[in-house]
Amino acid sequence: MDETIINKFADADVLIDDVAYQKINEQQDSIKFTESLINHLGIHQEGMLILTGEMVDNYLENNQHPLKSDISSSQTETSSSIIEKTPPKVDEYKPLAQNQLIKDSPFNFQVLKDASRKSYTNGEIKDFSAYFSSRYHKLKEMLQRKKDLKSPQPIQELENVQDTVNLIGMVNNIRNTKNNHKLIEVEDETGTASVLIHNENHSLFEDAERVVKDEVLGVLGTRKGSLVLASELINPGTPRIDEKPMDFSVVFLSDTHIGSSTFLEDAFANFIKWMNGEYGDAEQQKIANNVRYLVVAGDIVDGIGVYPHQDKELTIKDIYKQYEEAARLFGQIEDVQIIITPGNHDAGRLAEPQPAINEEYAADLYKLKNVEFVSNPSLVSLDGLNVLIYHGRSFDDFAMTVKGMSHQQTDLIMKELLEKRHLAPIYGERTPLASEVEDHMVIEEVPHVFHTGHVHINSYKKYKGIHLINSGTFQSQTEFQKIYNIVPTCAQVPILNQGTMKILKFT
Ligand code: D5M
Ligand code: FE
Ligand code: ZN
Repeated sequence: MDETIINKFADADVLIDDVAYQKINEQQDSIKFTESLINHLGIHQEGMLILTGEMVDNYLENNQHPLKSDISSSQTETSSSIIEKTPPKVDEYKPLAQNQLIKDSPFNFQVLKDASRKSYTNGEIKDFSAYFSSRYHKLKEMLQRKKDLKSPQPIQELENVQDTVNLIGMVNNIRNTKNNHKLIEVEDETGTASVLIHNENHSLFEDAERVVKDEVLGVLGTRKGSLVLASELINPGTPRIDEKPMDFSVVFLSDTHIGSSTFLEDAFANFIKWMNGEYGDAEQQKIANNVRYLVVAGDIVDGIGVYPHQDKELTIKDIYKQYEEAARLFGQIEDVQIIITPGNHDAGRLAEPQPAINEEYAADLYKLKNVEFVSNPSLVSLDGLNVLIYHGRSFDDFAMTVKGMSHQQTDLIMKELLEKRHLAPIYGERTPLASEVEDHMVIEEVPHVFHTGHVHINSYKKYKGIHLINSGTFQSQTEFQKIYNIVPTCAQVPILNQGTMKILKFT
């Protein structure tokens, strides 16, 4: 992209899409052409214009008022960001030119949420209550948007409630009664209440079986003495969203475990070749040409001392050298913006939110111009496609405690996390959570894509318009996984190819 052309249009408050850019760039003296076009546009319209390829054609054909009918205006965005945001229209390209353009147009990559710079806990006990208070209030606010929960009753005042109960509480404890009903203890800032879910109310009982400790939910019901008899349990919930149209592709990776003796080096080498358009059949190469972003959701290296006797399963026994090798491999990928979050095998703080991998450990990776490091979890925007990235440690807790959930079907857990609007609600089990003054694990914005890893098993589902992706692994079965009977799906790479999921297998 010629920055001079882009800047000239930006200065004139004109935004150009990629087709228009291509047509302008084809002119013999593109700068002069730009100037005369801007001059012409200036006469016709005020405010921010979006210049399309068709408008350039009109201008070329006829210099008499060619642009009037096609001009759309936007007053809201700043010029430089919107130029990058305006998506190229796919059907206006011939295949080859399209590939060229998709690679060449500037990346509009934005970090919408990154906990790295916000985590400032000092581990004092008061942070612990601040953390839960933050969680409660963020989720309570979402629940209060529901018509039945607009003004929940403080638990302390329940004894005065004669008719229906509606409360918002955090789950303290869940147990089955002798007669196999469910008893959930919930707490708000004023007190605790015991909520009974009768096992003859089958659908409600099923809902209750998915309730986990420390989540925040709404309860509707009636008061029966000291108990609340529930008629409905309400999650903060996720609305159905409009799918984001996209004319480019995003590749999702996780759990490469570089440095492990079970890292699938050859398959990964083929993956890199494919990324660079040098591997696979014509169709696969075409997909590669469309790739603008590569997201890596943690466990990029195998780490050191993650589990007892791990050194026996390492080919690179030094964490710095593991990241050097990662830099050597990822450094071969061209023309693609790479985004990396940490996982539980990476160097740095283990407690979530995990800050971005530190430069101290990954100096060579930091030298790569096309790599960006963000926290686990984080929310990024890739040309307007919002991707929530989370390594997935809390899957272990869900697989252990919730009936019907397992490492094999993380899409079911991801759905549940979206409905609970929290990435790791269960506190104090396998997922270490930092007692921050703010709970960064709350899903405050509904993403277009929810990308996870950790379980080493691919899964994909579309849920309420959201792509739920687990990106598997490049590590073959480890000794640990043999014991737990975890069978990984290796070297199967999910690609959101212009909005459609494709999985490419590498050997
Ligand atoms: O996780 C690799 C696999 O091992 C993944 O399927 C999750 C599983 N795993 C890891 N830790 C645990 C615990 N503590 N309990 C149950 N299952 C677990 P990785 O993070 O790559 O080691
Ligand atoms: Fe892993
Ligand atoms: Zn992991």
